[in-house]
Amino acid sequence: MRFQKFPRIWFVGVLAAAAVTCAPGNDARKRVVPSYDLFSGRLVQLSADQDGDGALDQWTYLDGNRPLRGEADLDGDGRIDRWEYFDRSGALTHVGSSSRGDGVEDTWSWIAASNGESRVSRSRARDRRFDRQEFFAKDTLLRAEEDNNGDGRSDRWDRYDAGVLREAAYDTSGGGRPDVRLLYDDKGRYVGIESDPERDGTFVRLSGDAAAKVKAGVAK
Ligand SMILES: [Ca+2]
Ligand SMILES: [Ca+2]
Ligand SMILES: [Ca+2]
Repeated sequence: MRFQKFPRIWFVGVLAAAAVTCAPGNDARKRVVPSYDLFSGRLVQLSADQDGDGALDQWTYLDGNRPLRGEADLDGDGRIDRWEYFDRSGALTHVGSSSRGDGVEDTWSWIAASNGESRVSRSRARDRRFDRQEFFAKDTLLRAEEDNNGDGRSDRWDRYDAGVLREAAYDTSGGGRPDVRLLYDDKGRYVGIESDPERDGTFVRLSGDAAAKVKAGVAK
């Protein structure tokens, strides 16, 4: 599975554009429109026409100089396709995108890596509930966690090798840790199922009817 790299941070671009529109001799078609709070006079929004087609395509919401969030229509179809989120210090934390390009935000790409892994969150039902977390080393998917029953806790853990699913572990009892796992070979083909009904960390291979029954209970 490939991982789309973060598009360039465009908040910086907005400020740069604001500067260049004031300078003579630059492309006058580009436009940045600042908005200020009527009472405090603080800058609250920068709207920009970055591609110079006369239509605004980029909006950054601010508290003075501190960005709060941003939106952009990068392909000019009138729908937002990029969302930006900032922490309290104004640092970009994650970038939202739409996997289908239809204006519905369903993917968050996190900026900071943890233990060398970068993270992407996905809202599989596209309902703003980000219920699948994917972890990458560079462009390679390493593992994923899913919350399939909506209780806010992971109940499925996938492990990948060279981008191929090798293990899918499930919490079937609500105990917060896996008690069933499906194993796959290096081509991603199913090879067996193991169970840990006592949840003591020791899995035993199932066979026959028991394997089929447990597998039917977890495999979609
Ligand atoms: Ca434009
Ligand atoms: Ca768009
Ligand atoms: Ca869950």
